[in-house]
Amino acid sequence: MNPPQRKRPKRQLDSIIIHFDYDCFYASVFEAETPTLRSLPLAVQQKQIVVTCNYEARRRGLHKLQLIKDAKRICPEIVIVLGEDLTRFRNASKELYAFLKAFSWNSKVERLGFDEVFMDVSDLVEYNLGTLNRTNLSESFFCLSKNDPTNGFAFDASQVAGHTYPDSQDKLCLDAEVDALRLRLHLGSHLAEHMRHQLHSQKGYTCAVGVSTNKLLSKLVGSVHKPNDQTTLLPPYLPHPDGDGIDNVISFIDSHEIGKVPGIGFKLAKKIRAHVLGRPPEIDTNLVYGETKEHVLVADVRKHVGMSAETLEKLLGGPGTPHGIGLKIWGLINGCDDTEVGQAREVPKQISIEDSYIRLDTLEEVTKELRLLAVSLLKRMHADLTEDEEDQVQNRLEDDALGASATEINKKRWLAFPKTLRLSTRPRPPQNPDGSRNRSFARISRSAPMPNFVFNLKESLDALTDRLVSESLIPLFRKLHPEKSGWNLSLVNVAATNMVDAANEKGGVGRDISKMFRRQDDVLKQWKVKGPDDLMERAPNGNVEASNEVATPTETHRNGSEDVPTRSQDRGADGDTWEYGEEDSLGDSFRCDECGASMPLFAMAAHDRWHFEAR
Ligand code: DCP
Ligand code: MG
Ligand code: MG
Repeated sequence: MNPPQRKRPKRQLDSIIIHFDYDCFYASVFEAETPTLRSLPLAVQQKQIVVTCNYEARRRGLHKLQLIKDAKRICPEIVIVLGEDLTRFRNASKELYAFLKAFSWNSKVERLGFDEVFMDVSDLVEYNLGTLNRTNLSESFFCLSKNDPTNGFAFDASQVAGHTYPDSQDKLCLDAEVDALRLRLHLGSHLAEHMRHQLHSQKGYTCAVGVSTNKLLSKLVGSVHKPNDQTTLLPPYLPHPDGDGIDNVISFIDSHEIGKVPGIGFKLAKKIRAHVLGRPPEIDTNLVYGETKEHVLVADVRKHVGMSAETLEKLLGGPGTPHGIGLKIWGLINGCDDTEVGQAREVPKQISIEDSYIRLDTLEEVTKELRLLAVSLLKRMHADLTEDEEDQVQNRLEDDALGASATEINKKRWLAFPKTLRLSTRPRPPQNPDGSRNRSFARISRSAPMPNFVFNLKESLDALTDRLVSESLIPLFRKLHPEKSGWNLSLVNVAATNMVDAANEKGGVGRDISKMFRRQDDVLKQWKVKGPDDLMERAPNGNVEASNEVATPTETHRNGSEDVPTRSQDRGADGDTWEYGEEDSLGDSFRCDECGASMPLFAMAAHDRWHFEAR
């Protein structure tokens, strides 16, 4: 018998979760724009790296995160498109998300990065389970709308749709007691297949899909059959009481390298590997797309002598990791994950724009760059935080009554107001006496209330940008870098944070653009910049945060430290990291200090060498 602390955590089996991961996402976005690209080998370039390539290119030996020069050598006919500007990916991601979300009843649809979506379809599955004719499962109808019983599709509920783990296609034995979980997974798999086909026929995108009972398992099982396919993790999900304790969940998760488990990022995996091996694992620095040479499997960790939630807590806990990390990770390596699929948000939590620089050390250049970043920030605020007015008849009538002409009414309205403007930089550490330079990922930041003029939709983008730079960003920059010179920045980030939903504003003014404009100054008065000096104070962590009587600094500022690389913004969507206790590291996406290309940490050594050779 296992000692009590090794007891396996309890699995929640009530939910059906579908995970979508679009195939070669960036490349697919270009293909959707220009369909003739589909038949050609296509690579998307950021700096000197192939960030992704289509499957035609992969068939010819290319892979993600390869150096452009290698890609050209291996496949001289490769078509290369530039993917530095993320706008098209962001827009496509939002469009596809909206498409998938339309299938949901409970709005539990969550985006992870640009190219992944989780959906909790438990309610749809439960509803359709209720209408099944158990004596004739093969002629079932999946209803997609509670209000319209004809809206749906015919399917065979006795079979799973697509692949399974383990790889078996056994028919449901209808004579035996039907396993309720299995039937729910069948329904989930058919819904997933239907959505996949719709996504393809209506939007032109394909994806790899996983179906299981939690986020962790659905994400992992979805990558078993890639691309353009789906996999369902079959029961049993619980060990047989008289058996050896191995169920499909354990046998599935056991075979994964520990660092491949979503939620176990680079730092945690490193500590766990060293603990299990009793020494640091050998790293193969020659592999650009490799990881550790020695694999430590989940099974090795799970079965390691003395392994338990408590052991993991001792090993991984401490400053910078959330309390209970041991229990969390112990759960993950046992296939348990009770995190909910987030409710769909109309607006992002924050908008942040950044760029990295090889050398940025004069105020003149900084001003130029701040201007570029400010333009992008304002454009993004308009794209993500405003919506077109559709149903504004009532407002128009009100406006007419108030003497405003309908033609003057702006066609957009704000969905949310970011209360805080944040400027962050990453100063480059000074050179060592031998001319080398330490790699630094430390960011410093300052915040101030967002000036209310940015919400004026009638003002030109140019004018708004000028004011934002001269009245807010330059003063913030001076606070951040009081010295006239001597600094050299490798990164600048501007962000709109502390989002307040316009619908939640007093009296719901945000929903009504015409009233909002009239009341804008009233509503936003409280956040007016009084002068930077009034608003700054030193936060306990040594960085400078906004502090004023109204804007509560609820947001945790992500400041890097020497050993915690700040993650690249390239992955795009907000909150796209999933690692416990390493919020700043995506585990697989870091930026090169020299050129700004993003790549997994293990690829950096090879990438550095490339810089060295290119010098
Ligand atoms: N991406 C990036 N930098 C990275 C990793 C990814 O810019 N270090 C971008 C390019 C990808 C997108 O994010 O298209 C999604 O990343 P995935 O790892 O899911 O890769 P793909 O969707 O491209 O390919 P796959 O078909 O393997 O899912
Ligand atoms: Mg992905
Ligand atoms: Mg993908």
